[in-house]
Amino acid sequence: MVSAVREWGVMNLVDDVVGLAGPRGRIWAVGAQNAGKSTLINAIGKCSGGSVSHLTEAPVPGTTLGILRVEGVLPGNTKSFDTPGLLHPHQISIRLIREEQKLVHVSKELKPRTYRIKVGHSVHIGGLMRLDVEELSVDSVYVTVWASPLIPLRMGRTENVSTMLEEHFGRQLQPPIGEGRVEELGKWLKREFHVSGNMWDSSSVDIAASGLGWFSIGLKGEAKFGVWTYDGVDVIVRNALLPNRSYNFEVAGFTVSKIVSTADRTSNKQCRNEKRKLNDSTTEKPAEPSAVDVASTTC
Ligand SMILES: Nc1nc2c(ncn2[C@@H]2O[C@H](COP(=O)(O)OP(=O)(O)OP(=O)(O)O)[C@@H](O)[C@H]2O)c(=O)[nH]1
Ligand SMILES: [Mg+2]
Repeated sequence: MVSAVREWGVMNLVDDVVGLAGPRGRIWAVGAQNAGKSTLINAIGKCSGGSVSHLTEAPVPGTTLGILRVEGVLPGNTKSFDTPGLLHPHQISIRLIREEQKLVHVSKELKPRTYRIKVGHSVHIGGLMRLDVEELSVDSVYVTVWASPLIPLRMGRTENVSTMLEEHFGRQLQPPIGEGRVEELGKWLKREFHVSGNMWDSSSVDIAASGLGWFSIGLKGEAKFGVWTYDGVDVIVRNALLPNRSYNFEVAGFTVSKIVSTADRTSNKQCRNEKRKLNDSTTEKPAEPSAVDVASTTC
């Protein structure tokens, strides 16, 4: 695993690529839209000591529009090519509108959000994916969500989820943004997964939805999960990519996304400042109400 942004592991990748390509090879960056191909070529240029490329990187899909030959990124006569991203219909991200993609796109370091839950409980990742714990050979399981912190989560009893789709998708559970978008994303379907793990202190298995993120599962035993997302979105099981989990557990109910809590904090701060200004002005001269008074009453 590498981070092209932080340049973690890029030197090792350069060594492998140079070894495989030989002095006259051709390197092609090929992959899904927005996967980070251009950023990776730029990082390889920086780390290999070759010439630094300035390919356009952007958090929107479809940035690279044609095949670009990039000179001198790798030593010798190795040639590098950047390519436009491939459109995968099984990725949830390509069904999203721009405002929804902004919530799903991971722009900061990912942080684990972990629940310790028992059979009969469900975790939602916005209105895009849900995991139901249907059977467990042990008392509880650790479920860690790896997805953009801008997406709100919800954990609660599975028996109460039937109203989520109608009442909360598009609102507390975003994306999709707005109820009208829920239907546009497709049919909400369940798939079943049987997984097993052999340790408590780290996750063993990931259940991942293409273009969104994944649930990491930590347990010592067997489990059966129902996993819900929209028809046609790829859901796979793999060995845990990041075995660590958070030691501060999330609590039941809706977890406000960072975007909402930051907005709340900002508006509370404004409110406090306005109240303070109002108090100051009333102690100085208790005169008629001003524009500030009027504004502060709305906080
Ligand atoms: N955190 C993190 N972000 C990355 C990494 N690589 C790319 N990104 C971000 O992902 C977004 C897309 O990167 P690009 O390099 O433009 O992706 P691309 O595959 O060339 O995209 P297209 O040309 O549209 O197919 C940018 O906002 C990058 O900053 C990475 O290793 N870590
Ligand atoms: Mg690109």
